[in-house]
Amino acid sequence: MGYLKNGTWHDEWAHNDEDSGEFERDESAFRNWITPDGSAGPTGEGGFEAEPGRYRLYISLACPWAHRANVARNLKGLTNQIELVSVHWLMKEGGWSFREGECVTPDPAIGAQNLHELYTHAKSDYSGHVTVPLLWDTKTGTIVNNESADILRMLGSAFDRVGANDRDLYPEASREEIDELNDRVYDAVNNGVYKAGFASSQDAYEKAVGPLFAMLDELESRLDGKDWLVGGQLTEADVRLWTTLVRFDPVYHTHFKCNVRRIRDYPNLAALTLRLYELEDVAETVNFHHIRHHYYESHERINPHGIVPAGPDPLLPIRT
Ligand SMILES: N[C@@H](CCC(=O)N[C@@H](CS)C(=O)NCC(=O)O)C(=O)O
Repeated sequence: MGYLKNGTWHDEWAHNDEDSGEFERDESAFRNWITPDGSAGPTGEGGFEAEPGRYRLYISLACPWAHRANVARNLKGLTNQIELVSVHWLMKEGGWSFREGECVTPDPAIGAQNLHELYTHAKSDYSGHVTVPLLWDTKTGTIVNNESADILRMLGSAFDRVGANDRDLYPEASREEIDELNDRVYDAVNNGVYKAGFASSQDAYEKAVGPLFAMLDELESRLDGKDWLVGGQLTEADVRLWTTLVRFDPVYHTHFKCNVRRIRDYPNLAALTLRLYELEDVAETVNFHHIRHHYYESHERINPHGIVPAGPDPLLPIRT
């Protein structure tokens, strides 16, 4: 785990505020959008027109943020249009790498050994964390975007005129409600588990774990008698919550000390976990080997010996 400073890689942890012990997440740096006609999107610059075969999505199968983009690619029927490359589950010296391993793809762009080489290829003096997901343009050899919320949203509509299916993950009538819920779920749940897990003070941990379970309780009630979070249909709000739910019992409950309750203790959240998992092509985006081995073996600060616990059966909430 490390970061780039002016294009040079440094192998050290640089994520916590030294005084408060709170985990801090960087803003993503590449914010361009693929659009149907190549015009600029909500942020960044234009020039990235939706064209089959032009773009590549770099993910880690372990990462919940990258998982959003991977699920969108499958739900929208884009697997033939956007190539998928997955990095090795271990994130240690050198950060994310393309070393050999099950379901790891060698880098087709520049034969990179580590993902940070793609960041410096796109911007030679890049400073910041080197994260997945990463959307790459093979035509110009650069990064389009490295923010999962943007990638999930753009894959939801950019390719609709060039072969994506018409599934609408961000329906016009529900946008306000989706945005509002996304913000709260991001803070308390998606990022909340990281804030709890990476806290380096008791205060910082408690500040995260309380709101996390209050929000899960609220979401459980919200789902009473409902299949989906917003507007009676599957939306990006469900996808964004779901990638955290899938990892919760096998990893966050133990590794990140989010152990007040498990997802399998929440009937509605467990049912939502299963419902999305059972949708066409979604199950193939879930790789529990990468998920379990990534967290327990990569984070030496919180699990110094890298022991991967035997349980629980990660498929349990999905089977219930
Ligand atoms: N805001 C980013 C966050 C992505 C992110 O933090 N990904 C993690 C993997 S779960 C990562 O690559 N971390 C590497 C690091 O922080 O050094 C997004 O949502 O795309």
